[in-house]
Amino acid sequence: MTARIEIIRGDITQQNVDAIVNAANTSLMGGSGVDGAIHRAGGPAILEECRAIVARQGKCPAGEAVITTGGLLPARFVIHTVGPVWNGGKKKEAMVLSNCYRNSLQLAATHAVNSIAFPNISTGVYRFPKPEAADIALTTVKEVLTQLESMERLLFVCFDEDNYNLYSSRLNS
Ligand code: AR6
Repeated sequence: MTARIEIIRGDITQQNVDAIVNAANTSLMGGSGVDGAIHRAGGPAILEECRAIVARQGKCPAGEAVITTGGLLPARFVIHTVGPVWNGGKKKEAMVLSNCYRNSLQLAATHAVNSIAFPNISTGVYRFPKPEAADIALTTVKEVLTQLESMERLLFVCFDEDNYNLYSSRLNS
């Protein structure tokens, strides 16, 4: 099962997968980090779709996920999820981060997505400690993948070396 999980170092906007996941904020109106990179590379269609989603259902709460097309990206879809802001660890940050991975995968499955790439959600601007975030990400996706036979490939796209090393050392342990 873990054979379906790959750890790579790079830019998520360049990945040839059915869906990439965005580490967004509750407004879904873009931002810095991976969110900025996805909207820049994907073009204005993604933001337009985000606007329509917010008009329909309001802001996206932390831990939940919504889906848009991929605009100009190689990926067909962008799944926008909102990670927790790290606040010392007593505000259910771990559970919310786990929900991001679980809800993104479940939303992907309802759109016939067979390959998906995740960034290291919450480990940038939102300051979630990287080692704990890597444990939560890997544990959650391994668990969800046991129930999602349709998902053929799951990539963790690590932008920084710390995350790449953390994920690589944990994947097979
Ligand atoms: N490809 C893959 N990963 C990337 C890329 C990229 N092009 N660029 C950055 N990362 P962050 P957060 C990594 O800050 O902590 C935004 O303003 C980065 O090294 O993007 O969830 C949103 O709008 C880090 O490991 O997201 C929110 O307001 C990881 O992506 C807020 O930041 C996540 O860092 C969300 O904060």
